[in-house]
Amino acid sequence: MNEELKAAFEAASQGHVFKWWDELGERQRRRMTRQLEKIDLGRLAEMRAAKEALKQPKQRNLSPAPAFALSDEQFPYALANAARAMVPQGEKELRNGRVAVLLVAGGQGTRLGFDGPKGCYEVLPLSGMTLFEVFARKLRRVGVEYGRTPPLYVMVGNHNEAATRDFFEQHEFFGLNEDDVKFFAQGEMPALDADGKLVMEHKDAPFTGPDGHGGVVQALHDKGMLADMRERGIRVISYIQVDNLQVPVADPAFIGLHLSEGAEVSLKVVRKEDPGERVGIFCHDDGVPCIVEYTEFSDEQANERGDDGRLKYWQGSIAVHLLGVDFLMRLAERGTDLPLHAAHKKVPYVDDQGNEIKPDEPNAWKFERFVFDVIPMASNVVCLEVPREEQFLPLKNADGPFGPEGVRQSYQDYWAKAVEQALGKRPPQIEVDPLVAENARDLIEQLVNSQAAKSWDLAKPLHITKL
Ligand code: UD2
Repeated sequence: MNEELKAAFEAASQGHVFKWWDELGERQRRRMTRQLEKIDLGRLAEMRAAKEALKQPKQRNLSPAPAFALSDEQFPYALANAARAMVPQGEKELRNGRVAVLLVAGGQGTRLGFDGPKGCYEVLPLSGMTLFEVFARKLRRVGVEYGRTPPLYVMVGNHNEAATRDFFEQHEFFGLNEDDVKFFAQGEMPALDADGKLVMEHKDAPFTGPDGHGGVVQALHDKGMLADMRERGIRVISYIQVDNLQVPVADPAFIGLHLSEGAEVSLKVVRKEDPGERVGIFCHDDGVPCIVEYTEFSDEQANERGDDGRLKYWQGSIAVHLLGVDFLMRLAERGTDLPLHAAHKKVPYVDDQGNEIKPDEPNAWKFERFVFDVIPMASNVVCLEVPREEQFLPLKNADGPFGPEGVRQSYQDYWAKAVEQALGKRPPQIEVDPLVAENARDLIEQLVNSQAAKSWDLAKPLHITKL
């Protein structure tokens, strides 16, 4: 027994973790010691405070925040003037190889109920292409257009790191250069029970889970990814989440706006029409820009409307950000902690008799950091409104509009409208290879100029792989 470790846990009122120690074999003891050494007991007070904060929501002084709004709300959505003017600057940044794409894929995907990394989910309706391949092909399209393919950094969790790496390897990195795809694992956090005790998942192991997408700031730094980016001359990180099928991986207008405004962080929002929609809201708190998660918004605030009858707090964050490399480096080097958020969840545990229990009801608190909490720390923040159906289609659940069927339906509705606008008829089913077109505007332009497209049989499912 490592007496020092034992004393530290006992001093922190966590001596119960050694309850089964005498029964454990040598290997189990060594493994458990390694795990316990990784738990930062200095964080217990912060964890308890986050748990208590759930009872008493933070007092805020909210007001709507400014955004570059869409000028054209009609399909296929022209860019607003302000954004259009910035395209050349963003394109230059891409041509100069100063942009990296950061894909966060360390979540557990519990709601989807898929056994494996969410990125391995076969989502496209005709080919069954997976989310990971969709993003890789989007990147390759950017590479073809600008002569440089942004490197891809993939944040994984301990639970899905091996499966994610293997998947990319088995598929030869989907045509990306292997040296330009980097995987790195995020940190882990333990869970607390109702008495503020660390939850033991097994007799020889405390429960730990991913520390939230906000863990990305520390992980990028600790795993040498920020240094790698600097070496490559990267200035801007395009942050995307693994569930958003329609997200542009590196959007020149957005990048141009971010640079021209001298922003350290930028974000994309869509207009929220349903007050109950589960997205964070971009707003000001005491004049400071931030995203307030939907769970922290009161019903009254969520339902407030302006003179035009539309929601006052309409800026729904779609979790698409640009992050300055220097900015993140500064935060990480200063050891800046993003706040912890607690959530009451079902956490597997060993009971007093040593039985392993998988609870049916929430029994403990898990802790996560959120990446958007960097926003109030940035010296300049730019918000860009984008068309929902063009850029936001997250695969979240096992069913409903954000389940596989709902997502495939919305995906096909969007692209079929483009074909109808260009060729006069909607195919019954459709898929567009991400290598071919970025969005409906792009596809329509290519279709009206294509001789081949004129001979397509639009009564049959249409799989556009080349134009
Ligand atoms: C997130 C936002 C919500 C809205 C929505 C848009 C939060 C708290 N809420 O909701 O405001 O913008 O997205 O789709 O972010 N992930 C990790 N590591 C973790 C946890 C999550 O990499 O420890 C990744 C996960 O793989 C996924 C993304 O983060 O790519 C989003 O995670 P989520 O599904 O927990 O976020 P959600 O739907 O609650």
